[in-house]
Amino acid sequence: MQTWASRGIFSGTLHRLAAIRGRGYVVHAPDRTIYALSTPPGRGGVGVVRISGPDSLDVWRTMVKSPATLPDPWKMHRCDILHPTQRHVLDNGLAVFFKGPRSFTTEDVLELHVHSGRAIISSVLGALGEIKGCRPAEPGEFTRRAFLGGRLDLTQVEGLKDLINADTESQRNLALLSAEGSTRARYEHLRKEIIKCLAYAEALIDFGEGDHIEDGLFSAVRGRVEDLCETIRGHLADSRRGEIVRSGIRLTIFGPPNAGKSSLLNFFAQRDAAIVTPVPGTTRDILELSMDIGGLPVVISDTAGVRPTEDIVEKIGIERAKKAVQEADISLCVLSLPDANSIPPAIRELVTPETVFLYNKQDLISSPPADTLPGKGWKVSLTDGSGTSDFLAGFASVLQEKFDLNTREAPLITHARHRTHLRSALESLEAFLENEEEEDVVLGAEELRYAAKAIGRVTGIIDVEELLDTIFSDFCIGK
Ligand SMILES: Nc1nc2c(ncn2[C@@H]2O[C@H](COP(=O)(O)OP(=O)(O)OP(=O)(O)O)[C@@H](O)[C@H]2O)c(=O)[nH]1
Ligand SMILES: [Mg+2]
Repeated sequence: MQTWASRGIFSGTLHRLAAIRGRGYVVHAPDRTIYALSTPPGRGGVGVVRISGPDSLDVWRTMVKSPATLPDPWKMHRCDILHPTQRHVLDNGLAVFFKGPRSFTTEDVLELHVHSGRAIISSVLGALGEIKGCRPAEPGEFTRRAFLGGRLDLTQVEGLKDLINADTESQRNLALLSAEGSTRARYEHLRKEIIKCLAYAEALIDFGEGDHIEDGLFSAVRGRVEDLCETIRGHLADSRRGEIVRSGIRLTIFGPPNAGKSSLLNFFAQRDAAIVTPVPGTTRDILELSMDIGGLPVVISDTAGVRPTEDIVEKIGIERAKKAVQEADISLCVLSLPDANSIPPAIRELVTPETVFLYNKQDLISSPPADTLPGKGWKVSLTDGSGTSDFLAGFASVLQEKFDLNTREAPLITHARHRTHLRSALESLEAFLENEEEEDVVLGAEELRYAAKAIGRVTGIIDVEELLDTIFSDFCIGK
């Protein structure tokens, strides 16, 4: 198989590419060695002080007293931690040295595992401050160095942060996908596909179909770009699953006054979070609670009962309720079962085909109601608890079906900024397709370059030329 490079037809392009070649990341050389407590402050079994930078080994020499004069990298050493100048023992513990680039930051890293107590930690941090070349780390600076060193891309940095903040299983699963690099791989795959198209387009610019290049290449590129547009449109039409799971599913409870909405909020919370009285119009403002339902994070809003009113305070509450229903990821309409056959018009306006119903107060009816209820839902009594376990299990599966990551392919978009960059990549690809004539391929190639850069902004890997170079060297023309 002959490659473009081996045929020698792209030597000019390769030359140009070699001149612009970079590492693919925006690199700032980190100056000094940084240190910080990496575990939560306060009393505890172990506190880990992390040191990263060119002087990490010097810190070992100055502060670690162990049988090994120099550390055996990646191995724990039992040691005393000494003050660098006064030489007294600050604590005894463990030290481990990670030789760069095989470390979290890609620099030399030293970790001191000491007992976690305020005095110990502050004496160790104070001692580090006395070593020349060392300074306290800024918030997030270890991770920043890992990014600058090419160890993590931006999606992994986001994943790591989300993983630490995860409260539910689904958030943990989603964050882990990013942290371990699969989100990065998926974006990189997309970017590479675009750059392959760009490579073909550049080939057409330099040579045109004919002597060196097979006929039909231009339409083959268009076909590939069309497929890419389709794929990106698919990701954009993901109902914001990734973002929703990350930030919590917004569930709005709404319905007429006195139906039992606040009682439902209290049932979810298992405490008297909201005021419940027999007076219709008790709830005026929105009350929010965060909960875990079926492993998913849910932010539940209890709202004012919706009805026509002249009361100025209640009116404002009702407006807020309506807005919360419109902005919700899922809405749950609570109706009192004895009145459920006639939904008031003000409520009907808020109901959509996606609305889920809870028919409450079934203890107040002696015989089952005629089957003319307005929509799919559960019959319960929040007073005597009947039907509530079925409701909880059923509602959890509705949420899982709609938002769970295990049921479908994990969403690619987990942060709003991903969506912005994917949208702009799609716009550029669509602009490429507007150039229907082969002569316009110069303009088209520029659009492909924009598209690749837009995807690159998601991961922080923005260098198009370097990848082009690789692709030129192992692609066969027309393939
Ligand atoms: N019999 C019966 N009463 C219930 C049930 N659930 C709630 N209630 C009562 O119904 C009344 C209204 O309950 P809330 O939870 O305050 O109703 P709400 O929908 O929040 O009412 P507003 O805030 O006024 O819109 C209270 O007296 C509750 O004790 C039920 O299942 N059966
Ligand atoms: Mg209420």
